[in-house]
Amino acid sequence: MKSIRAAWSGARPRAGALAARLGAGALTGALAAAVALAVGEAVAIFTGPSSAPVYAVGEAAVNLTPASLKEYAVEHFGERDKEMLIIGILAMLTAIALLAGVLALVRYRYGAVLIVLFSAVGVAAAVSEPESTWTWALPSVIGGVAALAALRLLVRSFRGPAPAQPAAEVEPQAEPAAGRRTFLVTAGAVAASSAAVGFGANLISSRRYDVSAARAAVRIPKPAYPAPALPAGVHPDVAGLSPFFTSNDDFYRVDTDLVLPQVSPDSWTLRIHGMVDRPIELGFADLLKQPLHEHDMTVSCVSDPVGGPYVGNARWIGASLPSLLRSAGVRSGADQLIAQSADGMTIGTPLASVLDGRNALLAVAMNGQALPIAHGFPARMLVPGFYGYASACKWVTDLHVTTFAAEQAYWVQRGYARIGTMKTQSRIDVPRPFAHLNAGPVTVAGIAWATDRGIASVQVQVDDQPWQDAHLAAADNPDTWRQWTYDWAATPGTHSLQVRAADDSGAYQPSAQAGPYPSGASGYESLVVVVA
Ligand SMILES: Nc1nc2c(c(=O)[nH]1)N[C@H]1C(S)=C(S)[C@@H](COP(=O)(O)O)O[C@H]1N2
Ligand SMILES: [Mo]
Repeated sequence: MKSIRAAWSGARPRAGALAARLGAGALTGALAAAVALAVGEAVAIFTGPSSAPVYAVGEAAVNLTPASLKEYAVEHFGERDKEMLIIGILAMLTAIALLAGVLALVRYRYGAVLIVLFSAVGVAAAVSEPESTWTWALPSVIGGVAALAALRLLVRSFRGPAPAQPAAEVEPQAEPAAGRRTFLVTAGAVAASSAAVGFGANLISSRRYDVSAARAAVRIPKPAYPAPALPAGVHPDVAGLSPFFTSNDDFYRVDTDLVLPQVSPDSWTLRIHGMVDRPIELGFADLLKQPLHEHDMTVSCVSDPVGGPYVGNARWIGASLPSLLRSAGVRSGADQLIAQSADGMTIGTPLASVLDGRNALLAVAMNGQALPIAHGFPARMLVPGFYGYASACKWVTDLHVTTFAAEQAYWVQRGYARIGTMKTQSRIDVPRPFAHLNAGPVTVAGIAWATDRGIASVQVQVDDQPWQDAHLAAADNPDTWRQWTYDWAATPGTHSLQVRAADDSGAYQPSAQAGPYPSGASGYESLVVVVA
């Protein structure tokens, strides 16, 4: 009994020292990582925000993520998928950093190896980005070197002054109070300076690269071809039904960017090349000098689940894409147009469709304003009839006339359909799923779309009764969604409602359920409501 108690009380100071050591190690590692990120951010002031380590690793992760996992992320985190990715990367980074710190207190070299590996991952990620240059390696390299220095500084201050005799490793049983204070003061100084450098650099960087002021200065000329007057009654007055035009702030956003590309209209150029007789390069002022078309168009994402939010409708202004291509002289044999953006995205559209007379645009304005930065400023492509991944390249800088045999676009390389034809779809906006309603007249309302083809009819089914025609609101043009209402005489009980739409061919959207991958979701939206 006595010996056990003696052993126990003897173990306590040692356990305490171990805990202190682990704590100091973790702090050392976390601070070394903070220094790497802060210094990386500072170097990225010169090399560009996407070259900063966290973003570089994040964007590489986005590019390496299998399409199925991307679908999962978009479905479960929605447009917050990017925040989740950043949080995940920071969590992984923290875990490795803590380990590096603990190891460094055992032997500096062990911790240093982890930091070097770490910065190598940052370098690899940065230089693998399609639009990168060799300078993109610098934030991770210089950040890594700074982290090594911080690691050494912290390890030394933890160990205290070197012992008089040149012994190899000294393992103090308990750190003297004075030594511990030096370590904590050093750690505090490193923490404060890395926070100041990191946040300061981030601020400077976002100011330096922000093109909001240039965007505000853009004057979009009056379109040579204004949109025809909008028919009255495109939007039935039903509370909860989407507005006919989606505001720029509410428009869904889908892209692979963790930091938005900031493309200055002054330096922007568009190159049209490949299988053409006369390659063209034009600047933003040249683009604005083209006869501009004003056109209403719905855009939707292949990732939109049935009944989902990734669809929006806007009034666009842009130059005619077919006219520009024709002025370059498209050669026979070409069957694909690959648009490439400032951030390296590639988007492939069937060339015949672009040239067949539909209103394909190089858009510069959205709902009466220069394109928002998030939606492709200064210019984006839009082609009715196709999902965004296959037609709607934002921040577009390069149009390559080529063939499907020669080149595969970004999402096609990841398994999505080569030709991203937009499927006919319909959605119920009101009532909401599981709504509690009063028996009597209920207005069911929603939207339906099949851009380029247009919507010919919409039907609603209550429970397993026969399908009934919904009332179609006035049509703007075939490239926009069509709103609809259905007057339902609701009876008490639990009911299911479903909707289906037909495009101009008269064919109803397929009832078979399919997820977004690889060619867009299909099936009917259906929901349950409770009537009392
Ligand atoms: N440069 C670039 N353009 C892009 C994308 C992208 O990731 N990068 N995403 C595409 C996809 S998948 C869609 S659905 C539309 C979305 O356009 P929006 O964000 O303006 O709604 O943009 C398309 N254009
Ligand atoms: Mo998309």
